[in-house]
Amino acid sequence: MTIAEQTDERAGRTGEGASLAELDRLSIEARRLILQSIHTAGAGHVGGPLSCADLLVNLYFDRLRVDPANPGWPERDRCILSKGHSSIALYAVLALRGFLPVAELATFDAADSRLQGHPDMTALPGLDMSTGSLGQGLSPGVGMALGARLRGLPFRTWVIVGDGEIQEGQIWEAAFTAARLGLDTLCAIVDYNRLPQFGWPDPGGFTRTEPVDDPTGKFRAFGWHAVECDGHDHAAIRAAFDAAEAHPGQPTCIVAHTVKGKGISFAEGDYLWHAKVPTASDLELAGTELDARLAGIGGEAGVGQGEDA
Ligand SMILES: Cc1ncc(C[n+]2csc(CCOP(=O)(O)OP(=O)(O)O)c2C)c(N)n1
Ligand SMILES: [Mg+2]
Repeated sequence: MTIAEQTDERAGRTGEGASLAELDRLSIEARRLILQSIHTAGAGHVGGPLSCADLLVNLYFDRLRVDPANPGWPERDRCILSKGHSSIALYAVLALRGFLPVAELATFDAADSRLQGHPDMTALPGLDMSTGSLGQGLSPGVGMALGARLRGLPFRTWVIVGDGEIQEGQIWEAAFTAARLGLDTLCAIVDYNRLPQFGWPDPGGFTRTEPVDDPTGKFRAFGWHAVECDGHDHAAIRAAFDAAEAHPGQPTCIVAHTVKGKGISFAEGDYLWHAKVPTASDLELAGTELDARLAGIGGEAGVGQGEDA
């Protein structure tokens, strides 16, 4: 059975409240699909998608009230991937969740595909915002959270932003407004991998500029409730999401400590893998590493439901 067949079989089966073991397995499957899709397309970003893959898996399989059969449901929770260059991670997770066929990932970045290099909400049902020009995703999130309040709708709004991205001034205009309006159904998740697009070696890793320092303190200074978590640990992510939902009166920022390229040894922490296409031998090595991780959590690709940890 191919990966695509295995994952299509699973698609849509797991929804809110997945077990931690299941989330771990889905993260591994998502990483496999991300790499395979970029290889097939001959283009795309690797580091950013692998960095936010666990956050997206946790959102779509454990948190968001969404319905793949009714992607336009007015009461659905909203999710905006503001760092739109990581689109393939979102597409892989949406496919695993049943919003599109897993096989369609093979069309990633093709001219007539619904899966553009950057998310196009007019092309693919299930996308809540078109993104790609960095800095612009938190503002519509503020509008959605305000819209929910004004219309009396119960949904929550989640926005994933990159740590390099939050250097954009528009993020802080949105942050200022969200706090002023007390939008407590809004959560911004900072993918804090401490790397933007380029980098030069330095003792702390590859970075061209100083990583954005203390995003937690910055969001607090703007009037937000802010917490931190390990952005690759599903229990920690779940706890941070719980904290965001439980906090009244302020929007929450979750600073998720992540690793760019997470899960693939040769890509981790290396800015060169921001946007580099894996070769066939890269794919093979990555597959071996992912298989080993799957075996380590007692799984077999695409098979079975796990126990909660
Ligand atoms: C306004 C704008 N400027 C530049 C870019 C090109 N660009 C794409 S990704 C990226 C780096 C983003 O870094 P970060 O937000 O840290 O994302 P991640 O590390 O998760 O890839 C840049 C500069 C862009 N998409 N939009
Ligand atoms: Mg980054």
